[in-house]
Amino acid sequence: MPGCGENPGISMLPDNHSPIGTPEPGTSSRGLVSIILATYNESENIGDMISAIFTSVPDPVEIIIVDDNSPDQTWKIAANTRDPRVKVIRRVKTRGLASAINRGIIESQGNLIGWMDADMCHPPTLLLSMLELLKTHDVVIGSRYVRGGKDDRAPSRVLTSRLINRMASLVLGHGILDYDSGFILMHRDVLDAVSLTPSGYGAYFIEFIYACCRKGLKVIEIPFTFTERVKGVSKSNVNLFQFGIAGLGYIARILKTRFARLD
Ligand SMILES: Nc1nc2c(ncn2[C@@H]2O[C@H](COP(=O)(O)OP(=O)(O)O)[C@@H](O)[C@H]2O)c(=O)[nH]1
Ligand SMILES: [Mg+2]
Repeated sequence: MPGCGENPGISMLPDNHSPIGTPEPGTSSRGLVSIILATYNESENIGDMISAIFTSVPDPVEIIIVDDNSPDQTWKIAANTRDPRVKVIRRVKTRGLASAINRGIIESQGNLIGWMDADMCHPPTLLLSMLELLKTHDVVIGSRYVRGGKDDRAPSRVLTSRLINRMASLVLGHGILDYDSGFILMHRDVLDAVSLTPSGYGAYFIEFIYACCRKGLKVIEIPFTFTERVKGVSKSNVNLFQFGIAGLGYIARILKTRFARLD
């Protein structure tokens, strides 16, 4: 499982580098895990997502749902679970994936924190293995392109995603294969070192992972199979023109990321 933790440039880290935020051996248990779900019109998936996360991750765990006032009332279905471990935020005057995740981070309390899509395409069953890897790493990415991973969607979507990732890997380096995954778990302290740019759709993830690598954090990719959604509608599967515009936006943001100053 390659990742920037294994990148030769970063093996300069001292041998005793342990993940930031790792408790001293024997001092405390894992602590609260916060899983953030950004949602827009996921009424058919949200119930299954909540149950699957609670089944996959042993307590203590909280789920933060940031919904942008979905017309299908995803926010209401989530709130109706009446589980104290589920926190629902309904944003009325704003929309956007990256800013929703950022809002979730602000609202979360876990010392381990992550986010994933809410359409069952990022398998909640992977979370337990990701948690295990946080014992030795700062950041774990669910990856389609690392050995053992797979993108099982329509060929046109696989192709565009592969092109974006190939470009990101070439321009940004650090051995990351799925720069655009959107499925991640980390120690909370990572967010003290790296902040998320709360704008746009998926490109925020590329910037975030690149900044983690530049800061010398231990990042690892773990394989999963990305499937086509079974229920609901994709918000990014748009017409060819919009697709082209989005692709150009990605390219511009990858280049900007490469040459931007790192705070
Ligand atoms: N809060 C919020 N969530 C969004 C927005 N757009 C997409 N999402 C969520 O982001 C995740 C990925 O979106 P999805 O439609 O599956 O796009 P795809 O995976 O690229 O086809 C899903 O959980 C969506 O519900 C948005 O504008 N606001
Ligand atoms: Mg999706």
